[in-house]
Amino acid sequence: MTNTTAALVETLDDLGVEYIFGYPGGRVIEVLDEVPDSPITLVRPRDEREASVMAEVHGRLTQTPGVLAGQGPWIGSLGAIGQMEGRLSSSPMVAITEASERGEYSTLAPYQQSRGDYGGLDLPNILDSITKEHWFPRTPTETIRSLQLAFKHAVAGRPGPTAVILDGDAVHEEVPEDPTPPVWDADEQVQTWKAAPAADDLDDAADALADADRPVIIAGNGVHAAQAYDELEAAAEAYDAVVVTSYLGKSTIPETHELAGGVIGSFSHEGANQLVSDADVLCVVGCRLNPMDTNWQAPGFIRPDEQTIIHADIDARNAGWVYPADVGLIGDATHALTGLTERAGDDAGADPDAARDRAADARADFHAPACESDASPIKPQRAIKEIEAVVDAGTIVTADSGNNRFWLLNYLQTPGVRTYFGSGGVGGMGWSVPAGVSAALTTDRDVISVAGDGGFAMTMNSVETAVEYGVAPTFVVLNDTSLGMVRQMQEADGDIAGVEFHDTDFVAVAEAFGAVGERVTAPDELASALVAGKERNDAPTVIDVRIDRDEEMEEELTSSFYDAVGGLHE
Ligand SMILES: Cc1ncc(C[n+]2csc(CCOP(=O)(O)OP(=O)(O)O)c2C)c(N)n1
Ligand SMILES: [Mg+2]
Repeated sequence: MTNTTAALVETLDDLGVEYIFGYPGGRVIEVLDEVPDSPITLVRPRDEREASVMAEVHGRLTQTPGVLAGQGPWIGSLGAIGQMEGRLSSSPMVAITEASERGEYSTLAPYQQSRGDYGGLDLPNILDSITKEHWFPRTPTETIRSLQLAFKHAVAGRPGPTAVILDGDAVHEEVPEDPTPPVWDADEQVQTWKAAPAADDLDDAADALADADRPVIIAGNGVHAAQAYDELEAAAEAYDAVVVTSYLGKSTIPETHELAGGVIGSFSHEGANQLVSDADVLCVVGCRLNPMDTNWQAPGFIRPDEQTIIHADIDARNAGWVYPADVGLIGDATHALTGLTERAGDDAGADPDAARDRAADARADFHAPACESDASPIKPQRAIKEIEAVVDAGTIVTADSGNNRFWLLNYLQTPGVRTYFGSGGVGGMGWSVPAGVSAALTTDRDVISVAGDGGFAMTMNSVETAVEYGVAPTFVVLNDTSLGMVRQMQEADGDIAGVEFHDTDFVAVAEAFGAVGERVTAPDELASALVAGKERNDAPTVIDVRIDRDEEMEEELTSSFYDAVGGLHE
């Protein structure tokens, strides 16, 4: 006989879990009690929000569920942020949490109790509103089975977060040997199979692409989720289609590729947006086409009455959601793209030279005069070019929310796939720092985590977590001593309350956490700080970059299509 918490940790081990991102509390203490006897490493940041983002990013990068563990009230609040991002960014993760029940005391003016009974909090309802699925098992057998099912559901179909809420006796009782109904072996119970689009839909889509003069593929996060990078490139080449990406799809194709056309959306590349508008056939792959992607459906942008739209999505509900599609390809992006490539004849698609010329013209938008500016304080565009100089195909850049994200989307021309990831699902500030730590733990890549001073300050505790767990990302703070994106919405200074910060000494913060800190005010100082950060493997580096706060993001980057619908919806 094995106790339930030992069986839980054994199950995690059987499923190949390497890391738990968590924080002790409630019944989860009993789970963590078993971890030192297992090969699993607990990564314990300084709060549950950071743990939840780390688990989300682990899931996003590995396509296996990132495991978050912690006490119910905190996983339902602080830890909700990473789960929300996972839900909207389709990252597989499993939260192991608990209801802080106290046996017979649970119904008597309870403390922390989160079962949903009178006097307590309703954690099942909180998690129901965020996760794909959740389980609240009442027995040891159900607990183990629920954990297995949570792993299965996290990756089945469109990936996302799931949760198991541990309860009372189900935690400390023994698991029976041969229960009926049985508990299957974990690796068998969690199996899933990938759906492929129907052959006749692929035939129709391939015909449309073969007849197209100006085909454009819009690649979204689904290409990252399926890791269908080679398949995307092959399909683009088979049809001589230009590839543009959504915000979340950035780096699904190297942005230096001869068919890459940049990033679409309201604050992205004008050239990429024009390519979409000029296309006769649009093939949307793994992109739900949210308002930022579609320039808030500006009438001149995507025009279903004039353009042929092929929409490939893993979820039947999402193809043709925002614009009526001519053909839906329901299934994994790998299968959709491979099916299209297999059907391309030798003379399929557009004029190869014209496609490459159009893409090359659009890629000019990765540059702007300010990218060359030697001014101090540093122009944000120039700061991004200095970051670009140290990003190679083996680097991962994580982006935060705010102006910093849009400067990166526009001026960081990624040289390889999987080199850029952002919090574009729900878009929370404070994502990039824990995301960078998780990326460094999860991969053997160099990591550069970029954030504004607002987002950095929210989760800068994670710098200490990097120190503690022996990874050495470079954290770049694009510092304008304000909530830049909101400050710049003001008609006049002082219009909007709460947008200014006092000047925080991030160098001292970094040093207090055991990292190396440097403040830079000129481009050449930034360049050498970035090189030093990349080469430093024994400690993380925090670079406090003093940027020109008067460089107006909206003025510089708003697309003409977004302008046409009035702007300012963010
Ligand atoms: C957790 C969270 N709170 C609030 C917001 C709304 N918001 C989006 S961008 C932004 C300003 C970001 O400021 P900063 O991090 O300094 O970046 P900057 O715009 O200055 O580059 C705010 C408040 C958000 N996205 N996430
Ligand atoms: Mg700022």
